[in-house]
Amino acid sequence: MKFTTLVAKTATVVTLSALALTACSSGGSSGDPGTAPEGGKEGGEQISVTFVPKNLGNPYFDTSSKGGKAAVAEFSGTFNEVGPSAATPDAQVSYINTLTQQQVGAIVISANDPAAICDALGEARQAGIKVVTFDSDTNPECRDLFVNQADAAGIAKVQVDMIAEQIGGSGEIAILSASANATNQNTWIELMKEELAANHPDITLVEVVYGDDDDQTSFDKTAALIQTYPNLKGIISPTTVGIAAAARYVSTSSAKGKLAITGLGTPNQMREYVKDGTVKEFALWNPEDLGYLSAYAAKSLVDGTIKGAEGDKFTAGRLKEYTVGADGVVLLGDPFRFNADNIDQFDF
Ligand code: RAM
Repeated sequence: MKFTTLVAKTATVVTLSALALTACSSGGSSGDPGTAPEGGKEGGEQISVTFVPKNLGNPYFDTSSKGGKAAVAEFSGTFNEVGPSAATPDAQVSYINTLTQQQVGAIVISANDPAAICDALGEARQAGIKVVTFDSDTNPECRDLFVNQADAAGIAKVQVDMIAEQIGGSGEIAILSASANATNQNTWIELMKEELAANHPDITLVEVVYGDDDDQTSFDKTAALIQTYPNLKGIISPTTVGIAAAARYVSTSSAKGKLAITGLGTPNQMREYVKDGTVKEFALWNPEDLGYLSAYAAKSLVDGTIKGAEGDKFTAGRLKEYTVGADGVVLLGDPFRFNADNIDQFDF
């Protein structure tokens, strides 16, 4: 499969070895907006970088923060992670405000909404703080850089290709997404609709439902979809929380083996459902590398190596050199498919 790239990247192809990671635990995590460190200014002082995920307790963000923490340790900065427990549109605002008061060097954030956190990020930037979005962007004018995990069209296409292969190219499918305002999921869903319309006329998308990146809500929405659409042949869940909850529901239901579940998941959360035959194949990029690259992007902004303009180049440790593309986007790499043949090679 060929993916269009947004920027020229001179190194780092996503390979099996680059994706094979050790199990993670998130260090420095806290749900308390008041726990971020002081300091982190340019000019030889320690650079302080705070990661703000969509929500805490999501293994995907534990892994991206693990990568961020490793990068910050490499450049002898200060790493911290703060964030809300629920992935709601403005839940991150109070955390951003606290970080602004504390004058951190950079905020690295995955947005639950493209606009709801913009005022708070604007105040942070006015106070001299660099803002990097990663995973899920804000509107481009609200941040300095967006570190994109993979080309959005490629992420949409891999999920449509997988469901088409798994259901034999025809029938009813549904999408179980994260929160209704999530920038990344909404972009991918629009592109999945286009891909379905263009290349899969016999597949019908019956409904898009939202599990809010909450395990129980996603589980319940899966049950409701199966009840509402007795002819449903597959569910695409473009969220690691949703696909794991959907697979768990289906694994003990009579739909197991008849209803395809695919989308974006982490190997550690999906392993048992691949092994028990509930799930054939799903995809993802490397969240640890995503966090690692985002931290280096933040450092390069804080120390003045880059301004965030198209064509700016910076070095991201072991991932080597990256170039900023149009609209301040830095692209990590391509999504990767996981299945029974390769899942045991991964630990994240
Ligand atoms: C969840 C989050 C995240 C998304 C992944 C695929 O963990 O919604 O934003 O990128 O899934």
